[in-house]
Amino acid sequence: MSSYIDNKELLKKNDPELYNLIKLEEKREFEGMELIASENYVSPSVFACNGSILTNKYAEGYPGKRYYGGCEHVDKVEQLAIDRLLKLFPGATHANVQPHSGCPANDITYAAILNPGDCVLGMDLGHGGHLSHGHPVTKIAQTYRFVRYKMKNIDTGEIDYEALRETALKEKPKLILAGFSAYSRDLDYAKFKAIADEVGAITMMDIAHIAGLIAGKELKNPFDYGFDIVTSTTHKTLRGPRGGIIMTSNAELAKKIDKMTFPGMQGGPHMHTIAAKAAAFAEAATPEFQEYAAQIRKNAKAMEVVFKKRGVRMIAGGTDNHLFLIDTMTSFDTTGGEAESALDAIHITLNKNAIPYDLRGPFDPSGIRLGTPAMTTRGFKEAEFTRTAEIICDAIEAKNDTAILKELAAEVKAMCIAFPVPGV
Ligand code: DSN
Repeated sequence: MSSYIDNKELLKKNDPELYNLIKLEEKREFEGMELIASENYVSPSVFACNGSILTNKYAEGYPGKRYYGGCEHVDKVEQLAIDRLLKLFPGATHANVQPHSGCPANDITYAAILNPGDCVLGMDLGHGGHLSHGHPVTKIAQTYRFVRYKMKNIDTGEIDYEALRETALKEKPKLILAGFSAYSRDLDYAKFKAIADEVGAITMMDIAHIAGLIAGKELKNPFDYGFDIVTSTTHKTLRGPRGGIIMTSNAELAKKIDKMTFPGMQGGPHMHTIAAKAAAFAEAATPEFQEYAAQIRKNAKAMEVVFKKRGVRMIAGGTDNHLFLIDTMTSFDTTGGEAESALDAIHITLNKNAIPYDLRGPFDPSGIRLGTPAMTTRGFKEAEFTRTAEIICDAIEAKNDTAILKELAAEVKAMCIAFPVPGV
């Protein structure tokens, strides 16, 4: 590959300190089991684009309308990314591939379509929503008036659509936002859309976690239900580079979104990342990707069987997508932080996570979140995930028993080494 970052020998010679840190991370990723629900492993093509010479190029503007010379090749790269993305999500008629990541994609969208003080309905963080959906600690919460909705039943995951409708009728939101980062069921987009239509609100779905499952035809596409705007990251289940995207089915909104992306809130697009997005979008259109998307869910179901058998309390009662939110306090009398540490000790990486109505603080909440995408990419199937779920339960139960943890750590390492990281 002709790229700078892949020219490891040069890096080793010129900057051994940095080289060694990257090598350590390479080893950690290779020997460890990655269960963070939002992480994945990119393909060699995505790597090659991301570490390519395109990182040198400034290209403020859009294909064919730039503020810099020399854009004839990157114009084609960006157009390729746009065209490939639109094919992946039927119903979208316009795509902006320049947002640097998911939060910028959401912030740009709010700024494009809202005025300060406008009301937005978004899912509560504690019920699976995301910080960028208007959590009080964010800057956007100072600009717009976010009102949160929740699950009606945390043991089934059903959203409280009646309460959502009542809130919408009362608050008259300009935007109804669906989407999540710690919710394990699919959404009823038709209900969201009907409520939005009743109050004249724009509909937006943040598909960051499930973009790959929608592209892989495993979950519903919000555009099929008339949604106006869909935002996403590109690096979770979609398996592309770190990045963001905004798609819409509305030509007027499209103009506003483009103008707010550049020059409104961003400068030069990261052309190397946009090339890597284009590579990932092409991969996501293949039958192999559909198989991977299906396997992500089969693998999650295999874990669900074990968790049920072991009496583990899963928020929403289980999963329909790639992730689990587990109440470790009820299941194991163990905080999320303690569970995360016990699993870290055996090379399983996941994250502590608040659960609905959590009384504990965010640094040591009552649960953990985990997901199947990354290890599915490495080739784990139901058998490996069944064993992984058993290991997770065993390790948390034995969190103070170093001998058991040592045995489990050796098993995890052996399992991981048998399924190499792509490109390593
Ligand atoms: N940080 C991401 C996640 O882990 O879900 C969301 O932005």
